[in-house]
Amino acid sequence: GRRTLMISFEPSMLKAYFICGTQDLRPDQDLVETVQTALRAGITAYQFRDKGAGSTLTPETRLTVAKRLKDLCHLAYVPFIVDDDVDLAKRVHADGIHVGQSDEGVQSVIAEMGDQAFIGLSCSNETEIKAANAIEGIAYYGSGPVFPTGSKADADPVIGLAGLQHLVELATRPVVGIGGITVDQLPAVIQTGAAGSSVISMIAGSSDIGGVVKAMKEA
Ligand code: TZP
Ligand code: MG
Repeated sequence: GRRTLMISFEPSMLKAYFICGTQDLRPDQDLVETVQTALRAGITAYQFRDKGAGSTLTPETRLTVAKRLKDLCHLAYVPFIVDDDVDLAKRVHADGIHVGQSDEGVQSVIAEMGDQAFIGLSCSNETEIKAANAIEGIAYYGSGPVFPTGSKADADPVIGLAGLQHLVELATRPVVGIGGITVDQLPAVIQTGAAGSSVISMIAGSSDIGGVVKAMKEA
């Protein structure tokens, strides 16, 4: 279908950034309901990251669910960001696409999508930040894991708050912290100069999504 609304990147979107796919939920949880609850609680961005052995979606249902989630995000004027899948991002007219260092090269994603969506890049060390700084067309960096995470099996080594601060200082773009962030650590993440926190389990695993999102926005 035709794109009806495009939400452009603003650094403030990184403040309370929720990432979630079906692999991140318990069997009794529903992805659409969880995202709806997070949107009502005031998340500032949502990333659809549905992958791996734990995903319960098929290629067909993934597209349908992604479209539904994008519509819900847009009703709340929250950007809908797709992890790692240019084809899906184009089909659903995602506002943004997030790629890792090992995904399809960021240069080719910029060439394919740069006029249609903003681009986020995972950068977990000094070399990656410096290389990314030299590339035009990236909106923000995601850096971590700041703390140990149970949500990503092949996560890079933990960088800690000091590591995050170092990357923020080198970065020429806004940085969102990721990995193992809990409510207690939200102020410390912001004190590094990061624009916000991106989290899976802090929201997906919470019985008080309203409370944790409020804490993210107040940090
Ligand atoms: N990339 C680096 S750590 C991570 C991703 C996708 C997982 C973050 O999940 P959680 O549950 O907030 O630690
Ligand atoms: Mg990836």
